[in-house]
Amino acid sequence: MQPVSMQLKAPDGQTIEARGELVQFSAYQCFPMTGEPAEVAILRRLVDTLASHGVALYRSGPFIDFLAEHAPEILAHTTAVIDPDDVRPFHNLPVIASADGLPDNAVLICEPRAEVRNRIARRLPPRCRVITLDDAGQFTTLVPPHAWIARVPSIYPIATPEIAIRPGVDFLLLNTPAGAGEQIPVGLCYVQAALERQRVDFQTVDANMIFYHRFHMHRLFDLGHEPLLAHGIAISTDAWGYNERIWVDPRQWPFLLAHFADTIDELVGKIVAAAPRVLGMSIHQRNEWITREIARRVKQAAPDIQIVVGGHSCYSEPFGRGAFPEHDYMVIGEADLVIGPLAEKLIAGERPKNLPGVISQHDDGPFLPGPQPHNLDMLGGLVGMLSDDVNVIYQTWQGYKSTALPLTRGCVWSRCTFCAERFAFRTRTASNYVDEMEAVMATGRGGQFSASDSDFGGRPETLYEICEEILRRGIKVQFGGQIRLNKKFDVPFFKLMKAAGVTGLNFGADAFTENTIKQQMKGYTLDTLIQNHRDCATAGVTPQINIVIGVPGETDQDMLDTIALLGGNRDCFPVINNINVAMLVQNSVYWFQPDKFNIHFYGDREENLPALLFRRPGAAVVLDRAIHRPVCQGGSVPEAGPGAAAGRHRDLG
Ligand code: B12
Ligand code: SF4
Repeated sequence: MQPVSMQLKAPDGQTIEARGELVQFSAYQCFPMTGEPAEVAILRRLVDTLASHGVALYRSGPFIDFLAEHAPEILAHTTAVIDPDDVRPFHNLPVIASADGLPDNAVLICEPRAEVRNRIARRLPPRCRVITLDDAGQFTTLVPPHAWIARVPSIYPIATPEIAIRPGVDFLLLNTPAGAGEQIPVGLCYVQAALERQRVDFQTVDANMIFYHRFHMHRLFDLGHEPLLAHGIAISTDAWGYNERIWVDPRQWPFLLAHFADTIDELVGKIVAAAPRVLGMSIHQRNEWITREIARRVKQAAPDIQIVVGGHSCYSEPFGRGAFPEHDYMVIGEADLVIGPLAEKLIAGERPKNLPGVISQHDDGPFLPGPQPHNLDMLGGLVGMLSDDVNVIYQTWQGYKSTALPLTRGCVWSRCTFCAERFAFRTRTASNYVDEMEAVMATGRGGQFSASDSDFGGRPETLYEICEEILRRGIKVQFGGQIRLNKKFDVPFFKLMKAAGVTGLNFGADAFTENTIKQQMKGYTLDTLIQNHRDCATAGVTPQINIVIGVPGETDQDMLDTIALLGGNRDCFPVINNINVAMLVQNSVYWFQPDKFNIHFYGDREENLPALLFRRPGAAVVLDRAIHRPVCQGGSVPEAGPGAAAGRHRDLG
């Protein structure tokens, strides 16, 4: 709530201070369609104002029936009903699909939900006088108290996109909620670029952001509080934030599906109606609840549509199979060189099997990894997603816009024992990277970037060139990212970064004693650790740290020494981003060599995987016997965004 105060003159001439809260009228709260006298009274008052002229009613749900039942006098003035989706007759009135042939210009949108009203209003021609249920808010004496809700500053209303799918499109590329953050989805951009290179007829729909804006408009304009699921648990205001766990808790999934049923029904209905040959979905732990539902329902209605998936949940074969059994085809790992030829075959009606980099229901041989791109400059990147409305769609409800812009893939070192990001290192060139920064900024998006890489300093020379290029071109950016400690870094280098716009760096130090550095195989010395952080701070760039605790071989003394080191060198370590309890993640050294570290699984390692990663009910806990501490627990993870630009996420949150 926004508190406000104002000075008022009392009848005796004294000035008194009145305090209150900023509120707004909510048609959704005012018209719950229960038929209570207060609700009917204000509805009839609104209808009175329409009596003098003809009006068309826009139908979008049950409210129109409620209106006809409780204020039937409206029917005498109604000239037509507009409904693009349904031609069912209504009280003998003509039903038309659009407002184009309207006999009158006044349209009453019969819809209590603000975001839906907002979308309908945009479909009407400018000549129309739009009347909404919000207009009832002017009859203040009739408004019931519960219809006044908190007014919170936000970007809304905005032109939230419709779910519009081109009929007959060959490949529909879909992103679903909830992504972590409100950024342009990098992986999806690269898949889109690959389809473009192959000249596939495709359309991308980022339903994640459609759900996001619908969610917040409903929260801010209809409810005035966080929405509750049917069993009383709230979906938090920061539900799209990195640390939100509601999406990854299978106990919540039925409730989430019920809560978002309207939008899911609309999405599935439109996919089935458009009948793409291939439905491609990006999957990651946080959207498993909805992507699996969509896949099941689409397959049921249209079995010929091929379901192709890829993304963060498909980094490895066994994990991918468990995460999304509903796939027809799944691309394992980077799809840049794999998805184009696969899409082409599927669109041509082929059902290929045993393709490198792909698993499918048709395979009869072992999985073979696919080709990885080495020239990252060739891959396209974000450009395809920079449409006219990119800055409307990709922003937080408060209007904050930042852009994840990866420079590299993989990690040069690739040896840290707990790490799941040990892929082959590759980098773009400096000019290609800065070109993309400029292309993003040319949309008016601003220059807030995060290099969303494992180690964007993996080739220090490229980072150096990027900074010089930014300065040479004179562009104003702010960026940061995850970077590995390096003996080559010194104060002049950090000063160059600062001048180019680097605001924060996270060195992913993770270990802070000689023993833990060795146990985690971090590959640096304590001297380099302190020197890099000190030089960085001296140059005016904020160094941030993560701490990984709970690894095999770590002792209580290590913890005490870590605290002493950080406490004694606060100038070098001003910000602790995260304290992550080590998790047993796939592709880590611990995963591949558990015996070496005295790690034991209950039952089969692969079967335990989903449980370990998501902490499903009944998840197995793997104990490190040496230190009697669980090593598979969730840890905290950084926010995406500018601060987090420099955030590292070694665990699975
Ligand atoms: C940057 C990043 C993020 C950013 C993404 C920013 C953005 N705007 O896109 C943010 C912070 C949002 C993020 C979130 C999460 N992340 Co993350 N992330 C990374 C990181 C560091 C780099 C990913 C990246 O950009 N790679 C480059 C792009 C091009 O690759 P990509 O996104 O994977 O896309 C490729 C493929 O996946 C595939 N693909 C993607 N979509 C599709 C769709 C189809 C149809 C097909 C066929 C293929 C396909 O093709 C793409 C091109 O090659 C990696 C670690 C790493 N270094 O790889 C972790 C990583 C991928 N994330 C991980 C996880 C777990 C998550 C979360 C689920 C965590 C959470 N909070 O729940 C969320 C997922 C939610 C989401 N996706 O929004 C794990 C995955 C672990 C695993 N599966 O084994 C990793 C490996 C980190 C880790 N060490 O644990 N992440
Ligand atoms: S923790 Fe960082 S430096 Fe270590 S292997 Fe992973 S990405 Fe590389």
